[in-house]
Amino acid sequence: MKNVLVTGGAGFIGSNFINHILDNSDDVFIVNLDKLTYAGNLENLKVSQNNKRYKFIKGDICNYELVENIFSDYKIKYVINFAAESHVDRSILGSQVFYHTNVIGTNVVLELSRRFEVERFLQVSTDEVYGSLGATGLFTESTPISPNSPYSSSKAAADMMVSAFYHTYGMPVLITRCSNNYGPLQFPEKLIPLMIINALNDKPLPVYGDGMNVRDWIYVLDHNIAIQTVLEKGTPGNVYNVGAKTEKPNIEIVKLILNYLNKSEDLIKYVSDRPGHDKRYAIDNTKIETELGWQPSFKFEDAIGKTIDWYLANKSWWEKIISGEYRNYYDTQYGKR
Ligand code: NAD
Ligand code: TDX
Repeated sequence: MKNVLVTGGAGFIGSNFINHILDNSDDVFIVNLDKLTYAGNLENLKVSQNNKRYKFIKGDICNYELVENIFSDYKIKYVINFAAESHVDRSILGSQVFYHTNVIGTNVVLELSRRFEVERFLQVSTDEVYGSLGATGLFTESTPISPNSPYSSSKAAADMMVSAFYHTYGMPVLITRCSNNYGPLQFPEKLIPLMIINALNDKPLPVYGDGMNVRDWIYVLDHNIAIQTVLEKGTPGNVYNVGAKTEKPNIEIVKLILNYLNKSEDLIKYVSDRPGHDKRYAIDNTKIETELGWQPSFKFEDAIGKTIDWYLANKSWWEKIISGEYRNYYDTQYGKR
C-alpha cells in the first residue's frame, strides 16, 4: 500500500484527483489534508469517511506541528501538494493569504517531506509562472519564470523553493506546470463555471477587456492523469509542462457556452480589464509526451459539453455556493464593474 498525502484534496482539482484514484487503484491509501477555505468542499468527494483507504484531516498546511504529526502517524511516502489559494482576481484584491499558503505552507510540507524522507514530492504548479506570451510562441520548461500577478508570483516562489530542495538536499521532487483546467466541481469564480451559472440565471456574463485574452484549456481528468504519470515515472528534479493544445480567446468560450445553453449573446457584458491581465498562455507539452508517454485524451469540443451538462445536472451543488460567501464576493467586487 502506498501512503499518499494529498493537500487541498477538497478543492476542484484535488477532489477530482482523489475521486479518480480511489476508483482506479487498489494499492493507495490517501490522507487528504485540507483547510476547507471558501474553495474547499467535502461534498466534492465521493469517498465515504469509513473507507479504509482514505482519511480526511481538516487543517492548514502552514501548521507545522499538525503536518509533522500526519507524517509520523501515517508513514507518508508520496506527497502531492495541491493546496493553494488559486484565484488571480482574489490575489489582486488581497495578496497576503496567497503568500502565506502558497509559499509558507508549501515550505512546511516540503521541509517535513525532507525530514521524513518521502520517496516523491510533487508540487502542482501552473503555467502562469512563465508570465504572458505575445501572439506567437509556446511555454517550454526552459522558458524563464516571469510571473505577473500576486497569485502567480506566489506559485513561482514555491516552485523555486521546491527546486532548491532538489539542488541542496537531492530531494526527489517533481513540478508540474499545467494550463487552465475545466470540468466538474470547479468553484464558480473561475471563467467557465461562472459563465455557465450566470447564463443559467440570465445574469450578465462579465468579460474582461475585449475578451481576446487567450487561455490554453485542459480537462481536469487529463491534468490528474498527468500528475499520476509524473509521480510514478518523472525524473526527480524535473519540471513537466502539462497542456492539451487548446488555445481559445475568452470570448469564444463565453459564446460557446451561451450557444450550448440556447441563451442570447446580449447577456455578454464587457467590463473593465483585470489589472496586469496576462494576454496569452500556451503550453508546449513535448517533454511529458516524449519522455513519459502521457497525452491528453479529452477533446475540448466533447469535454466542454460534458462540463456544462454536469453543471446543469448538479444545480444544488452550485446553488449552495452562490447563495453564500461567493455571492457576496461577486456582488461587491464584480457585479458593479
Ligand atoms: P481550488 O481553489 O479549487 O482548491 C484549493 C484547495 O486548497 C481547497 O480545497 C482549499 O480549501 C485548500 N486550501 C487552501 N489553503 C489551504 C491551506 N492553507 N491548508 C490546507 N488546505 C488549503 O484550487 P484548484 O483549482 O483545485 O487548484 C489546485 C492546485 O492546482 C493549486 O495549487 C493551483 O495553483 C494549481 N493549478 C490550478 C489550475 C486551474 O486551472 N485551476 C491550473 C494549474 C495549476
Ligand atoms: O469573470 C471573468 N471574466 C473574464 O473575462 C473571469 C473570472 C475571468 N475572465 C478571464 C480572465 C482570464 O483571461 O478569463 C480568463 C480565465 O480566468 P480565470 O478562470 O480566473 O483563470 P486564470 O486567471 O487564467 O487562472 C487559472 O488558470 C491557471 C486558475 O485560476 C489558476 O489557478 C491556474 O493556475
